[in-house]
Amino acid sequence: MRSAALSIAFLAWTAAAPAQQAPVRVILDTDIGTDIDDAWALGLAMTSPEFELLAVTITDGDTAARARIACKLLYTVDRSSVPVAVGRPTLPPKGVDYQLTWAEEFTAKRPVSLPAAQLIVDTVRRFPNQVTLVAVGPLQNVADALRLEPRLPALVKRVVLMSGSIRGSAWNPAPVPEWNVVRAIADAQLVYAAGFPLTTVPLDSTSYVQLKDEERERLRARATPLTRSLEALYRLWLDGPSRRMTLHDQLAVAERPLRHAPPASGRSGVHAHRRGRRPAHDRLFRAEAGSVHAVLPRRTDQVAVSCYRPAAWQCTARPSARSSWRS
Ligand SMILES: [Ca+2]
Repeated sequence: MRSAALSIAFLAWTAAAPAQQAPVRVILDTDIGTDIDDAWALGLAMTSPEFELLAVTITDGDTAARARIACKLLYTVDRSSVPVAVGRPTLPPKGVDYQLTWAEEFTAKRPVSLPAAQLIVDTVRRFPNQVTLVAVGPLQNVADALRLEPRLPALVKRVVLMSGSIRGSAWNPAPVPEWNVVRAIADAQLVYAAGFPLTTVPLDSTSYVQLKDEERERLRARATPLTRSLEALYRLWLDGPSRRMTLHDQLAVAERPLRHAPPASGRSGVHAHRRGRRPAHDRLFRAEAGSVHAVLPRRTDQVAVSCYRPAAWQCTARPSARSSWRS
């Protein structure tokens, strides 16, 4: 799966041919600056002809410092017109985010004065039922946008999250507390319960997608301003020679709307089917449960997928303040 999924991300990124369909209008909500995949996900969102990137909103931790990375990346690819908005700051995660140093003195493009949640609401109101909100960090901004505009679920086209751990992953046969949920449990609960047309791309899928050395080298060898920037950020993120990027957030960005209706089969109102003809889609199932969808690996069989029912989707906080998804 890893190579195929990488193919979709990078082929979309580097595609010479124009997109055959109208670009998808996207807001990217990101905690860029901690893990490395956010920067690469932004690279995909801002350069692929399949997307019209309307705004970038910054969530979690030192949001102002994170925003400078997004501003600098957009500036690097001559996309300074895309607004970047800062979300409310929260206690930064433990550890040093060395990527922040890459942009700490950058001032050529600055965030807008609007808070992130307000920019999300304003943008969705400007393009009702046209905006796909892709959130690849903890969900403070999406939750705050909901608090500002409770009708948001009816105004967005869809919401795509990198979020959760449902049945297990490449690293663990059981669900584990997932970072984007753990960091903002109450906000995640609010978002999942809001009734968004929502797709989540959980650890179940993303953990299988890791960057191979030859793939990193292929991108680095392009030596464009963007690939040079991503390589610089990658080196700041690396803490050992054996570390490899897992493409969690890129997979959420590369997730796309269904281009045909799901089949009327399935059990207990839940449908699972393979998507499209693209290599990555051939390896993914989509499960549907009420308004919540999950992109799961192919190895998850239909019986397993059909276990999910709307009432079974819940975000639970454990006494240890850790959380997990349970079915
Ligand atoms: Ca992220």
